[in-house]
Order: sequence, then C-alpha cells, then structure tokens
Amino acid sequence: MGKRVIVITGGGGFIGGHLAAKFLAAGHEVRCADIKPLDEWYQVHRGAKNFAGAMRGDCRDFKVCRTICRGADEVYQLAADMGGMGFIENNKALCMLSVLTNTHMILAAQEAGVDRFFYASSACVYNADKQKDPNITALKEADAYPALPEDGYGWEKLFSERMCRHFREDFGLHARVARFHNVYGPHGTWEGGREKAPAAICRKVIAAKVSGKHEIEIWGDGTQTRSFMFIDDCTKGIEMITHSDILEPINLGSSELVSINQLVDIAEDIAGIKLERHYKLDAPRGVAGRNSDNTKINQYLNWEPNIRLRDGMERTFNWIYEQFTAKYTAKTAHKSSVSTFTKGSHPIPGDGFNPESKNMKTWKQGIPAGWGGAPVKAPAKTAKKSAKKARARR
Ligand code: NAD
Ligand code: GDC
Repeated sequence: MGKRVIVITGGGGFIGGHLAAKFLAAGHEVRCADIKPLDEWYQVHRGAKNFAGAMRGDCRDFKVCRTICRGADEVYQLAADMGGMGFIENNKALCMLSVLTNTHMILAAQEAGVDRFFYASSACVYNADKQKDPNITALKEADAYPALPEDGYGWEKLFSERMCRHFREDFGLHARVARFHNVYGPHGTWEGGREKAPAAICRKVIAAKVSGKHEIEIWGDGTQTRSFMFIDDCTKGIEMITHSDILEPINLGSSELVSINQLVDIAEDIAGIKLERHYKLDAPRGVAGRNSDNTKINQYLNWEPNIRLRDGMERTFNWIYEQFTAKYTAKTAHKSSVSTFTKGSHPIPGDGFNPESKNMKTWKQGIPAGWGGAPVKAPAKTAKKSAKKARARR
C-alpha cells in the first residue's frame, strides 16, 4: 500500500495521538482533528495537519467533518466525550451526544468516498446480564444482543456501530468496527475524573509514595475483574482490522483477566510499597466482571493483543510518575484526586447498573431536576415583560 491520506478524529486524545504517530512513522499524510485547543492535546505531531479547537476541530459540526474528510483515503473515528466509570456513569447525556460526531463523520466519509472508515466501539456495548459475575465467561461478539448495554455511553456505541453496518450494506461504505476493552498506556488521561482504573491506580499509588501516606482508596470491593489492553496492541489491532475483511464488530482486547485488587498488587510491586486499602463501596463500579473472548480475532488475523499487563503497567507507571512529580510535591500530592467535571446524570431505576437505582420508587426520581418534575417557572415579572415584548415585535 502506498502513501495514504489519513484522518484521525480525537487526534488530541490518548489512542488518536498514538495512532497518528504510527501512521506518520509509516510515511502517510495525517490529519488530526480534536475539539480541544492544541495546547491540551496529549501529543502534538508537527508532521500532521492539526485541526484543533471548537472552530476547526469540533466533529459534531458537519462542515468541519466535510473539510477534514475531503480527499481522504481512510478515516479513523475516535472522537468521543468519554472516560472511565467515574465519568460515564455520571454523564450519560454527554456520552450520548457523541452520536452527533459519529453521524456527521460517517456522512462526510461516505460523501468523500473514502476507502476505509474505522469506528472505535467499546466492550460497554455488551449485555449487562452477561457481566454479573467476577468469574466471568469471556464476552463473545454475539453477546451484545439482545441489547442491554452500559447506560448512556454503551447505548450510543451500539447505535453507532449499527449505523456503520447499515452504511456498509446500503451505501457500500467500507466500514470496520472494533470493540475496545479497557485500553491503557502512556500519554493517556491519568487525573481529572475521566481516567480509567490502570491510570487511576498508578496515580494513587504514586501519590501515596510521594506523600508518604501509605493508603489507597479503591472503588468497589476490589473483586471486580477486567482485562486491560496496552496501547501498542490497540494501535496494531486497529490497523489490522481496518485493512481486513472483517465486516462485523470484533473484540479488540486483552484476555488476561485480573481483579482490581490484583491490578493494585501490580502497581504496588512496581512502586516497591505496600498500602493500606480502603474500599469505597458507593463509588462507580460498572459491571462485576468483563473479559474479551479472542476466538474470532485469532481466527481472522492469527493474532490477539499479547503485551503482558505487568510490562504495560510498568511503562504506564513510569510515565505517570514523571507527570505526577512534575506537577505535585509531597505536600500537594492529595490534590491529584480532585475531579474537574460536574455530575450531570442520575441513576435510572432498573437500568441494571446502578446499585442506587434499586432503591428508587418511581421513574421520576431518576430524572435530573427540571426534567419531568415540576416545571421551572420564570419569575412572574420577567415572564410578563417578555410576553409584552414578544407581542410588540409581532
Ligand atoms: P480520549 O478521551 O483520550 O480521546 C478522545 C478525544 O476525542 C478527546 O481528545 C476529545 O477531546 C475528543 N473529542 C470529544 N468530542 C469531540 C468532538 N466533538 N470533536 C472532536 N474531538 C472530540 O479517549 P481515548 O481513550 O483515546 O478513546 C478513543 C476512542 O476509543 C473513543 O471513541 C472511545 O470511546 C473509544 N474507546 C476507548 C477505550 C479506552 O479504554 N481508552 C475503550 C473503549 C472504547
Ligand atoms: O473506569 P474503569 O477502568 O472502567 O473501571 C474499572 C473498574 O475499576 C471499575 O469496577 C471501577 O470501580 C474500578 N476502580 C477502582 N478504583 C479508580 O480510582 C478506581 N478509578 C477508576 N476509574 N476505576 C476504579 C470502561 C469504560 C470505558 C471503556 C471500557 C471498555 O469500563 O469506562 O469508557 O469503554 O470500559 O472496556 P470499566 O472497565 O468499568
């Protein structure tokens, strides 16, 4: 394959930044787009054409999508408003809004006649009933249906991956979809509230080491299980899947299952310390167990993600350690756990995920204030004045 023009949305984020590096190194022309201003991108590649910020890089805007896709050979749709459990459980509306980005990017890619469209889906599309036990049977691709995905984020992903299928069937778009299982590595989110467990645990262990306060807060009881995929496996898998004949959504994840307690063991071992563990049982926990069944990817590609968790964690830990110590001291280390986003969503009764939701008596209790409850009235005077003004304008 010769030199290609490649578009990466979410290029200022974790996976997008690594993917751009990979394609630039291979000699391709790369365009990165991200809604964040350039100085907030995790990696800025000078060799790429960078579309940054609300005016040039917001892929909810169809005009932006058209501009970046014009003349492109391949599009990698990674842009999403997302994060770990702490973010997606509390910001379901924001997660669902990524549907605008996915819709406009797939339309623009179709219009530009691209050769390949890659969509980053998630293991969060899988049916919650199949993930109730920490000793989980690994998730097969067929386990997404009948649908009971993660509320908000997972529903949006399931919808968008289905949109890829229909664009392929009806319009002939060469769409490829991978369901990522928890990805980690250097140059990813490690604080602020959107970080996932591997980065969060590294940061907490580092904070304990730096501050000398040898304690750690773990969300849930630590028995919940996951598999974690190192970033190099992720970018390798994306490239292979995109250029394959795999038409249905496929797992892209590690099958090395660990409990969160074991993940903490690994981080402690790397740091060379032992911490007193405190379990926060009311924190966002997500599913009880999740692992990737890699039968299909092995059949198709004769490969599966294979970087050992211990090795990937060591590289991640060392990178976060550098970031952490450049920003915090022993005295300020505790500030690293402050979350910078506000809670938007409330648990929905019966959604199968929030333990809190089981105690709710009516569906209305799950709806944010001002929605479905008593209407928020404008002060009488202002209401009268604006009615008068409106009449005068008519
Ligand atoms: P990330 O948050 O680091 O990167 C996503 C980027 O998208 C961010 O930089 C963000 O600013 C950008 N973005 C958000 N809204 C945008 C918009 N309207 N226009 C342009 N850019 C916008 O996340 P990541 O880990 O790199 O994830 C990349 C993709 O992979 C996402 O679609 C995510 O849902 C998916 N995914 C990631 C994981 C994981 O564990 N990291 C797991 C499953 C799926
Ligand atoms: O956030 P996450 O990595 O997402 O959490 C994994 C488990 O680790 C959860 O049970 C969580 O309660 C626990 N945990 C313990 N302590 C902490 O300090 C912490 N921070 C975090 N974040 N978690 C902690 C993810 C989604 C992604 C993506 C992948 C796909 O779900 O958040 O957006 O789509 O799944 O696999 P996780 O694995 O539940």
